[in-house]
Amino acid sequence: MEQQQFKNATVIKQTGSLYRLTFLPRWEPFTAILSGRLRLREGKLTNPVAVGDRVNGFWQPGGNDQKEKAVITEIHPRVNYLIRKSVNLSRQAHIIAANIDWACVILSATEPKTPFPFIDRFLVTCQAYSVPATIILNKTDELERVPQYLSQAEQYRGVYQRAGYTVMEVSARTGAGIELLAQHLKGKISLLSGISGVGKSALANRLDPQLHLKTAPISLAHMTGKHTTTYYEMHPLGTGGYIIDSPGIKGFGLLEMTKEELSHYFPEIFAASASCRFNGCLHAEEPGCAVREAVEKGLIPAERYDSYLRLLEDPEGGKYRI
Ligand SMILES: Nc1nc2c(ncn2[C@@H]2O[C@H](COP(=O)(O)OP(=O)(O)O)[C@@H](O)[C@H]2O)c(=O)[nH]1
Ligand SMILES: [Mg+2]
Ligand SMILES: [Zn+2]
Repeated sequence: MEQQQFKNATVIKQTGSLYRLTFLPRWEPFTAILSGRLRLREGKLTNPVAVGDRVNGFWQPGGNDQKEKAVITEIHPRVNYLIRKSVNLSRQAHIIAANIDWACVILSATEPKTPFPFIDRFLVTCQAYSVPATIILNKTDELERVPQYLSQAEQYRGVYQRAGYTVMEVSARTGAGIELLAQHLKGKISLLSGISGVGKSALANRLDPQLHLKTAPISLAHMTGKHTTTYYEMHPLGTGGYIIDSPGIKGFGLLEMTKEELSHYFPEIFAASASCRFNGCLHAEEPGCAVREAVEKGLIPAERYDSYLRLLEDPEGGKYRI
């Protein structure tokens, strides 16, 4: 019997061995499994197919339940992807998402706080894998209430604007800044990333109230979020575009990056490094280092330089547990 082929479906969700696909821009999700050949490819990857992947396959005639099954046989070459080291120590890598137009790093102006090295680890990975990134500062409705929140927001804003990133300020609670954000998301596939509790799901719901994603109050004891979102999943926005909501990332390891390469992924450090006295300057202890000079003059934020040094000492990175 001839098999009916399908082409260019987009993966919108993975749960265990089951995948949900749709033919964008249509939103009519169906379930698929991987062909045996693709499953064998796993090796260094915990997941050979990730959310955002474009795939081909065929329809398999139904079994007992008479339902046709879709089988994924091919993955289109990826425009880009984001990857992290697996949480176990197997040295395996996990693809977070593929073919992303835009990664939004969500920070909370209040609680929970995201440590700078964690943000920078993520931004470096975005730079290294050609994913444009923007900082979204959420919960701005609380800024007036607590002076400490205001200064924290100013610090985030100052550091990342000076590093050359766009910083957008929003409130999922009041809707402030949401229209502008929606305009930026239009026509794109965007990843909403950030630690648990910063309001990724709340933002998604504010962008499209039909989504009804689960949100959870942060724990008052630890000021951390709870892991309510357990899978990466793509959702369509009524205002146009697609977002990928993600579970709170706990650890974010970098992969296969040399010490020399690291500074290339800090745009402001890389720009300053052109004036270092030595070629191959790692901007640590070397004399005549233009990067250190720029930090001393306050031209490069100390927080960023500190993140850089930490990653330099430990390029593969430990885990930052939040
Ligand atoms: N005050 C305030 N709280 C917010 C805002 N956005 C989210 N929250 C709260 O933060 C907590 C965590 O939100 P959630 O969307 O589950 O975070 P996620 O883990 O990043 O998906 C919930 O209690 C939300 O109500 C905001 O803009 N302002
Ligand atoms: Mg969530
Ligand atoms: Zn230098």
